[in-house]
Amino acid sequence: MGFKKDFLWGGATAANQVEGGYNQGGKGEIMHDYMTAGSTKKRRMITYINSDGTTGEATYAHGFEEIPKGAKVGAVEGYYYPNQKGIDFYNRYKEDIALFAEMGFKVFRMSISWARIFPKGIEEKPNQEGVDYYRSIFEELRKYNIEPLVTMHHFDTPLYIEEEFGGFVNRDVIDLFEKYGKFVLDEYHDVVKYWITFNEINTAVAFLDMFGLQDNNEVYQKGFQILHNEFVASARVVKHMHDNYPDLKVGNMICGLSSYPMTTDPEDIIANRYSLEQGLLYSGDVQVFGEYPIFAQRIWDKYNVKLETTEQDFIDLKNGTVDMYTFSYYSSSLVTTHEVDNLVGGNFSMGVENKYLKYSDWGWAHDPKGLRYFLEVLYDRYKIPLMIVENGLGAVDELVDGTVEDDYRIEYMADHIKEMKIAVEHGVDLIGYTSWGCIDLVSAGTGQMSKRYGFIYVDKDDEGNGTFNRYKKKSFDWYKKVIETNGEVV
Ligand code: BGP
Repeated sequence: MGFKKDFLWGGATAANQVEGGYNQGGKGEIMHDYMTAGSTKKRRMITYINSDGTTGEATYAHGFEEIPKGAKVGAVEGYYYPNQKGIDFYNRYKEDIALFAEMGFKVFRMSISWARIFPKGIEEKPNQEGVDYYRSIFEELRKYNIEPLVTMHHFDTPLYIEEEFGGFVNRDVIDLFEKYGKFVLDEYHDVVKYWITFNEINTAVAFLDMFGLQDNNEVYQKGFQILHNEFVASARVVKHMHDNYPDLKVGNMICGLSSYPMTTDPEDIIANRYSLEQGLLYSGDVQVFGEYPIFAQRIWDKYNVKLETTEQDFIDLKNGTVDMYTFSYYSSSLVTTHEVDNLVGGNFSMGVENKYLKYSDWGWAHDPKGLRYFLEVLYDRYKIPLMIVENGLGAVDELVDGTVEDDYRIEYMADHIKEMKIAVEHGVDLIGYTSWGCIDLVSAGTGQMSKRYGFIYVDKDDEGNGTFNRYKKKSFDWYKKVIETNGEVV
């Protein structure tokens, strides 16, 4: 007993973090074009220009609330914007795909940038250059028998929609996304079999307390409305897929926030349960079961949330349930109601340090057993195929003699793959694994290049200097072996 014969091994990326080419090929602007670089200590900011020419910078939680009226998001002199060039995947995708093929990838997760297809998001006709660009990537992948797994929305709404419509909190954006989603399905259904609608949809509400917003009902009102609108937008596109292309498969995508109670105090047990319901199960339940869970009302009451909905929304949700549950998993955290002073960083969440685990340079816990636990809990609840579409270790790498001895990364991934195998042996229907940032890319959280996840090193630093040349790390050959042996040798 081990992984299925046709298990989908591969790697994952997102358009805004790899492509670059922000002003190439007729692409429209996205917020990330004007997002500064940060670090664990400094949040990423968005720069803007006021109508009188003065400039400023603002934080982003899920909207442009901090940006003054009349100001436009844009480049300001003296700032560096790491996503504008990404790792230049836009121009180098053939070289990169050849390297993925050399590792034996069966699947490659990537995203389509909405703004490359509809630059402002509102156009009647798509940008043909963008449409052709993605087709050529899919064909390149097919050449090597690599299945594309395509995310339609990986954090990058066209800037025009953010500025003029206020983003997904506005119901009109449901229709705009529906149009875009249906278009890419109609266009690429012959070359792309596996799809994801929204990346880490639950982060609209799951990471707010990290920014100290836990007592801000207004922010939660907005977060839950955004989520609702995204659920409906996703469901309508899923229905279109099922009606027209029954062979295709679509997943939701949930940020795998796994947590444990810190103590045996029943208050902690309940707090952890409620935190999982709000941050994790709320979103998964709607997308898998097609309706809001019973506990949703308790959560809405807590923040005094009044959702704007229509009767049709609930029909749409019911008709647009996903075929597979896909998620990211990096680490776990602890939840407590007690006073603590040992907080650590996490994937969009601050948690309390777990003394049984070790932590990465960015404060993320190394918890492979947590992945097994998570897989088993999820499968028990949802009973549909699961796919891990992000997992990996962000670490500082040193390039010496054209390679990186990244034993720490091999150890991290080997530990996680071993636990996946146990979960499979316990009956979990796990169908694939795409490690995050299979090639080094710009960190979403911090904008750093120095937080590297890849099997392939990219010569670019935190200020944007470098040749952008690619180098194989030690983990490159290791992962090749993992795939060759279908996860038997790790
Ligand atoms: C997830 C995102 C990715 C990715 C990853 C790692 O939340 O879906 O886009 O970047 O986390 O996070 P980071 O880049 O902050 O290390």
